[in-house]
Amino acid sequence: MSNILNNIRDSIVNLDLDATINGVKEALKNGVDIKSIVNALAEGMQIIGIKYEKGEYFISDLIVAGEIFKEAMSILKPRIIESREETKPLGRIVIGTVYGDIHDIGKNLVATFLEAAGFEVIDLGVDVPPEKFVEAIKQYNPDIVGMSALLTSTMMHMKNIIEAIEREGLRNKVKVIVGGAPITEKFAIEIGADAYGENAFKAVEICKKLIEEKTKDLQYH
Ligand code: B1M
Repeated sequence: MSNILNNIRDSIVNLDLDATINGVKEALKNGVDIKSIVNALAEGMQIIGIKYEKGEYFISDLIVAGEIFKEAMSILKPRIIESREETKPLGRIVIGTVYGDIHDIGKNLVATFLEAAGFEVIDLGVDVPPEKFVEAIKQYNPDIVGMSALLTSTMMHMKNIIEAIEREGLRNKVKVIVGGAPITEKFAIEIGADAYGENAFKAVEICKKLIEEKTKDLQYH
């Protein structure tokens, strides 16, 4: 089992599309759980990031790795959605990668697993400015707003977006969850978010808790 997963991780690190796809298909055929496959792919992406930092890989390699990850997810996504736990929506979430940032693989993973768990997800895409989050809250009336950032230079934009939501008097209407490689629990608290999601699986658990909290908030107000 772990050999199959190691192969998937190594294939994406080697930027080998065919080997990655074959590895994912083999894993599925052997009954490996989707969470482990996703973790193997994500682990590969982390190694690619380290290689980029060391100057062994270039930006073009990051682009290729991103495309391979997306191809692999196109095989996994239908299965993830098929395994949907709930039939009635658990809640509605508006999600996006903050402005200045075009990394969307992590955000897409979070969106996919939230959908699979029964959430209605409105994905605003990447490079999303504060006004677009504000408009989306007014238009869709979500329970939760989710923000993703992968760059240390864009993570502070999360604070600006929360402030914009506050200025419009909408902060009490939504719970805010933030995540992404440079984000920490401490940072989430500092910028006034309600929660931090370490990975896509934790993000789903936390969003379920946020919905419970929101229901309680409504009972007391
Ligand atoms: Co970029 N990049 N990149 N990159 N890239 C990083 C982030 C970097 C750490 C690489 C490195 O140097 N080691 C580095 C940032 C350094 C820093 O800020 N300190 C970096 C850099 C520098 C850059 C550029 C500036 C490079 C350049 O142009 N010179 C540039 C910036 C572009 C921009 O955004 N303005 C850039 C560009 C790119 C590509 C476009 C080529 C490509 C992205 C393709 C795409 O997303 N479609 C890319 C990639 C692939 C990476 C790495 C290698 C991999 C990111 C990834 O997809 N990981 C990355 C290295 C790394 O992260 N260690 C790197 C896999 C993914 C599953 O994990 O996104 O962390 P992640 O998501 C996780 C959790 O973080 C969490 O759950 C996910 C799943 O478990 N999570 C949430 C994420 N969002 C969440 C939201 C939540 C909850 C949890 O709630 C709402």
